Amino acid sequence: ASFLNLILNAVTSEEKLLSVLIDPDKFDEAEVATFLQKLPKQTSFLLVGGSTVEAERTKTCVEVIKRNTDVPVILFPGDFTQIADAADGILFLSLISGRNPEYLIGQQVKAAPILQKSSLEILPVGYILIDGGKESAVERVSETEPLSQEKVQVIVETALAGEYSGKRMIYLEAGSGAIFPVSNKIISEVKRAVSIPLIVGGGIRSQEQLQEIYSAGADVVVVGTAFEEGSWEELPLLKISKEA
Ligand code: 1GP
Repeated sequence: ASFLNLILNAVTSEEKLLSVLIDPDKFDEAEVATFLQKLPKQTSFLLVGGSTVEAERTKTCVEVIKRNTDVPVILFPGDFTQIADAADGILFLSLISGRNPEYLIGQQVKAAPILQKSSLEILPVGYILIDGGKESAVERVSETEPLSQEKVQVIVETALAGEYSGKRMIYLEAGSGAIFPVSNKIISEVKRAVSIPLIVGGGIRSQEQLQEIYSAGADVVVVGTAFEEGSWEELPLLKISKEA
């Protein structure tokens, strides 16, 4: 079964998914086994990538992870050099909140011939950068402005435009290490408007926040920093509520 189907099925059955983000830059290969053991049991898949990572590091990182776990590995690349064949799939991101052609279509054209030769499952994603209270790496690297959390309608319309232009998922991103995550209001309004799966990430550090974000309508939540810092392991295993 394809990875997209796995997500779609989860959404249909109102199951909530958790993804742990691994930034190859901060990943110690020697520690990989211990790291993977500490993954929350309900981790549905791993995302691997970062805004600025050397090509070879991503490849090594993915290969080491694949040797040590059966959890699917999906690339979350900052640019086309981070494509690693050993992964299962790739979030084929288009930064639709921004107006920098390089991140709307330039990187995608550069990636195309590499992807053509790979067997990675390609998942077209409308990637929406939202203000998380401090400058994010995405903002810096892409040279685009995040959307203000107050502009709920613009965010909803951007997500809709993403769906209408064929994206299979929407990713609401507050930026890694965000001070505040995407608001529940934004999540619920976007969820109400679009019919494709909704991924939410950036600045999610507690079980309480995670639950709120699921309840607001996120189908997939991405946690990076909190898990990287080891603060996540102290949290009890999550009970995923199905309330809408
Ligand atoms: C970043 O959404 C992810 O792209 C995760 O963010 O590192 O803040 O969990 P954090």
